[in-house]
Amino acid sequence: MSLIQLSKNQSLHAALLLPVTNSVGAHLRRHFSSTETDTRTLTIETSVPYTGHKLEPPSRSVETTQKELLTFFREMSLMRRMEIAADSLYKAKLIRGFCHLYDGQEAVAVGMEAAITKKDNVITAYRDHCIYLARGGTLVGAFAELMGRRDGCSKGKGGSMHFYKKDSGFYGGHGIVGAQTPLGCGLAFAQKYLKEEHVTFTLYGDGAANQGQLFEALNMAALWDLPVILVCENNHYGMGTAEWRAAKSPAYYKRGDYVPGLKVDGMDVLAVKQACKFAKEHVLKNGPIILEMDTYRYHGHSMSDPGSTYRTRDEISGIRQERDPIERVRKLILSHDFATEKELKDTEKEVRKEVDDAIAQAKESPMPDPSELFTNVFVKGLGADAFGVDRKEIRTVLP
Ligand SMILES: Cc1ncc(C[n+]2csc(CCOP(=O)(O)OP(=O)(O)O)c2C)c(N)n1
Ligand SMILES: [Mg+2]
Repeated sequence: MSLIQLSKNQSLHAALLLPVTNSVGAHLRRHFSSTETDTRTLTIETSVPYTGHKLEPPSRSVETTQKELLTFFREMSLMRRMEIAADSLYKAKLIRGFCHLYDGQEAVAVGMEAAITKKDNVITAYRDHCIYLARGGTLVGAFAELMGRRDGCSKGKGGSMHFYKKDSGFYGGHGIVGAQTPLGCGLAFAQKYLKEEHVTFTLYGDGAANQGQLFEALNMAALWDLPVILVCENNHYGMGTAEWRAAKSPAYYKRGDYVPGLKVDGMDVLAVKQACKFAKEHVLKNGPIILEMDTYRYHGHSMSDPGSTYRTRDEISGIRQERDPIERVRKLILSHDFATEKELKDTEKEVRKEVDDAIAQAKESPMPDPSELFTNVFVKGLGADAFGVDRKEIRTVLP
């Protein structure tokens, strides 16, 4: 991101006795209270332009405020900390089974959420912890779920890959690569059928972009002008396979052929926000769109992958240095004197404490009762019997 112009009214700045300039690199001094600054609008130019397919891309100038930037910093830091803590809990064997971490990709979750409401739907694959948090999920709900406890967002029965929060439009959390894309189109079909003016964001990876069911879903979505935004989170790897080994064309925003697309810098939270806002308006008028978010995962594919055998450490550290989404916002905040380095460090400390407290609380939560094993699995009232794997120990009549 580069600077920066002030929009709205110059008189506000005069009133606040601020040095005002529109030139690149100039910055405002912080001689004002935070309440005065909260509402003031800045215009930031994204460093990478959008690239469109069958559409005119939105402007690179994105409006934001001091308050929004500080919120973005906090939210992304919280997500980062949550994922790092999940890594430790996994290594301590408090989290078992699959676990896919999202650190590096936080700007997609946070930027998207800033552009939509809880009446819009989101559905994603198994890398879902931070999407759940962005949708209003709690840290305790996340950690308890990860550790298989009763207070987890899926009652401790879903685990890392199956987070849900239906009351704020989050439909999971899916383990079969690409399978959520037709489901997302189905959610959008329901929105259109019910004449709601809301949309569905359906997230999938670059690996999933080669899955056949995506193209079947796109065909129907385009035929019926469904309000669905297909968000390809291109982190450039599907497990240990680099995209160039798996995809004949890695231009995922063009892969919908007749479906318009937009390539977005997915490490820039403001660029993501603007793109999602644009996409939402687009799909309500014109039907589906693909947003390719150019992003990166810092961790290996899952906890069983150290993530360093199929890519160089230099590649990872280079992205951390040049494109890290949190560092970008930190620089922006500092260059505007919107907070001091110490204030941002304090925010990080607070976030760390919030995460630690949530883990402590989640650990107190009991494991689900064995009688819960078959609830929320089958439709009620079928009257069938269910068995454990050995067909002896657990036997229950389904509710
Ligand atoms: C249908 C299906 N095939 C294979 C797998 C095994 N698998 C799990 S994740 C994954 C890679 C997907 O990569 P991508 O879509 O880029 O998502 P990312 O993990 O990078 O977020 C594969 C092949 C699966 N879960 N489902
Ligand atoms: Mg990928």
